[in-house]
Parts: sequence; structure tokens; C-alpha cells
Amino acid sequence: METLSLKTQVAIIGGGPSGLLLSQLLNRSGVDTVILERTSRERVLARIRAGVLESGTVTMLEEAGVADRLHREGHPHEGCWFSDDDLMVRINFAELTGKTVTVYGQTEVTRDLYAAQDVMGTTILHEVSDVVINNADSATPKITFTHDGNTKQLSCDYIAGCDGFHGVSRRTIPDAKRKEFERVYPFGWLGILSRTRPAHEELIYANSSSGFALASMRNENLSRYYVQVPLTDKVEDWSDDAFWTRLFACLPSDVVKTMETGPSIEKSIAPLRSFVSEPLRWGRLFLVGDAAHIVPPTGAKGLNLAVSDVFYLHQALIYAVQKGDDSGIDAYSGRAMTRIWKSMRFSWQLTTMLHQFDGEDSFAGQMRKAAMLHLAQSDTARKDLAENYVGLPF
Ligand code: RFL
Ligand code: PHB
Repeated sequence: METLSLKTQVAIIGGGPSGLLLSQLLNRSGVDTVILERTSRERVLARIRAGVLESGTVTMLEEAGVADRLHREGHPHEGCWFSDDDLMVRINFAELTGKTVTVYGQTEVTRDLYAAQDVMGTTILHEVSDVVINNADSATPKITFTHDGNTKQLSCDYIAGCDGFHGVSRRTIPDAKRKEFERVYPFGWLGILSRTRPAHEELIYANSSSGFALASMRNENLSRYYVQVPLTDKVEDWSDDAFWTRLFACLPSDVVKTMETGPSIEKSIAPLRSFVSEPLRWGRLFLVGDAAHIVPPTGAKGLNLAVSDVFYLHQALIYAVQKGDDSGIDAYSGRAMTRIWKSMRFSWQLTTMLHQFDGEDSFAGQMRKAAMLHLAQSDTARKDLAENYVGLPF
């Protein structure tokens, strides 16, 4: 059977937020892209994930021309709360950093990006399989894949691996050319979405004698809650009643008093890990977002880090494609990694400060309590947390 051939300047593997945003920014600067996505658009849009956007992320979405609905429907938050049983500490982002974060779901960011890419007329091939990257370390990379029952080949100048943690891009880089760093945490987050009024007008990250919980939201009528669970737990083990009971045990009693409960409309468990593969480049292949690094969700950094990678890479690729200037792509991995490691540290520190570890000694709980008390009493501690939470500069 004949192989169908396609050609583009930048081939993008993965139609999640990083692939779509990179494509949108490149297209707006006149660089041609093709996106290959393993699943359907509906399945990409059905993944309930991130909810908190740093101000730098919002600026990038503005630059990409996809921030109108975000500004209409997103909710700027000037602070968030950390609690330890009944002690509540507010981190006032606006006062401590002059910045805010915006609550706007990843599903909505992705939906806006797909709509913008449709207007742009970008070729996005869904339900592709058998993706193989060839000759990435040469001047003529090629990707072969199956689509609509046909074998196809995409020739390109550069490849952006935006295909998440389970994608093919990272694994294409020979083991001898990259190094992995990993920490797996001995718990996961059980999350639910429910059509209820949020517990509080701002997010609450709760340390408690019953474990960690997070009270978040999407809008005035849609709440997102998480509780820490052992890795062995299954979603089926958790009835809605059991979830609410655990959540109530973790949140401060004043918050629980006025909380609204209702049926969950989504329930899932996400394992927590910190993972980095570096460098982010092999020849003409560049890793972006979750394809290269995973953070535990505690610091709300995953999507935001993917966006800062896109910030560094889109500029670099525009220079390389349009001016033949490789200085940006040569610097990409180093520039992005500096910021990635700082976000890694913040996410790891918050995760350690807020979760109960199985089999921990009696000392560990006291350290968590002392960290909370320090946060309550020290402007400096709150400022450090705020600076990292709203996002370090790009
Ligand atoms: P994605 O979103 O995983 O998208 C990758 C895309 O690539 C496709 N793909 C392939 N396509 C073609 N060929 C292949 N061989 C392919 N293999 C995979 C996949 O189908 C998919 O569409 O990676 P991307 O774009 O780098 O985006 C990263 C973010 O999705 C992720 O970092 C965040 O969701 C993490 N995260 C959070 N980040 C934040 O910034 N703030 C938050 O509040 C936040 N909360 C969260 C989170 C992640 C969570 N989970 C479930 C892990 C909360 C949770 C519970
Ligand atoms: C969410 O709303 O899904 C969310 C918010 C903050 C986090 C993680 C997840 O740190």
C-alpha cells in the first residue's frame, strides 16, 4: 500500500495544552505546523485536570489570542488558604507579590485553543497510532504513523514532543543521551467534581490529622475536591458519602459547617510523582511539558510549567525556522530546565509539608505542624510561598 506523505515546518506530537499552544503561537508568527494526536478531541476535552493558571500563563494565552473567554469566565484569585486542623493561614498573593492567579479549567484552555486552531486552519490529525520518530538527529526528521487505516509519513524541519508522560517522544531519545530523575510518592489524590457551591471563595490546602485535602473550584456552582488516598485504593472503593466524610475530617470545622454536598459528576485517582528527563533536546526533537517532566499537583505547577516550556521553545523555533539562527534552540533546554527545577522543588516541598506518609515516625507530623505555624507567623515564609505559587518569572 502506498504511504501518504505530508510536509510541515514543525511537527507537533500531542494535541494537549502544550502542543496546541505551541502550534497556535507558531502559526501566528507564520510558521507552519501539523499536530498528531493519539485520541479524539472529545477525549482530550473530557480530561479534568488543572484549575489554576499563573499570571505568566494568562499572558501567554493573551499573546496566543485565546484569552477572551478566560477573561470573561475565569476567576482571578488574590489569595489562597493553608490550614492545619482548625488553624487557617491566608496567603495574600496580591499584597505579597502584586500578582494573582486565575481559576480556569484546563479543559476550557484546551477548548479555546482547539477553536483558535480551527480558525487558523491547522491540520490536526486525531486518533493516530503507531507514531515513530525517525532521523530526529539529522536535518531531515520524519514521523511515520497510522491514520484512517493508512500508513502516513510527515516530513518536517523540527519535532516538538508534546505527547505527555506516556508518549513516544521521550522514549525516542537514546538512553545514553538522557538522564532521568524520579520520586514516586506513596499516595495518590482522589478527586471529585460536583455541582455544588465551593466550600470557600478561595482554595484551601488542608493538612490535618486525617491526611491532606484540597478544596478547589471551577466556578460558583462547580467544586473540585481532592483527598489523599493510599496508592492501592480504587475509585470503586470510594462512595460519594465516604468521600465527603473524609473531606469533612480534613477541612477546618468552620468551613465544613457551611459546606454544600451533592453527587459527584467525576471521580478519579491520580498517583503523585516528581519526574524529570533531561536534556529537553535531541537533534531536532524537543520535549515540552509532561513529556519531559511531571510534578505532583500540590503546587498547581504542571500546566503552568508546560506553558513556560512553550514560551522558551516557540521563540527559539521561530528564529531557527525564519532566520536560520540556532542560538535559541541551542539554549532551549538549559533555559527551560532552570525554571523546571525550581518548580520541582516547590511542588516537592509543598507535597512533603502537607501529606501524611505511610509508616512515618511521630516526628513527621510535628514538622508539618511547625511548618504551618511558621507560615502563620512569618511574613517572609508567606512571601516565599506566594512568590512560588503565583509563578516565578519566565
Ligand atoms: P498532556 O495534557 O498529557 O497532553 C499530551 C497529549 O499527547 C497525546 N499523546 C499522543 N499523541 C500522539 N502520539 C502519541 N504516541 C501520544 N501519546 C500521548 C495525549 O493523548 C495528550 O492529548 O500533556 P501537556 O500538553 O504537556 O500538558 C500538561 C498538563 O496536562 C499537566 O501538566 C497538568 O494537567 C497537571 N496538573 C495541574 N497543572 C497545573 O498547572 N495546575 C493545576 O492545578 C493542576 N492540577 C494536574 C492537576 C494534573 C492532574 N492529574 C490528573 C495528573 C490536577 C490533576 C489531578
Ligand atoms: C484543581 O482545581 O484541580 C487544582 C487546584 C490546585 C491544585 C491542584 C488541582 O494545586
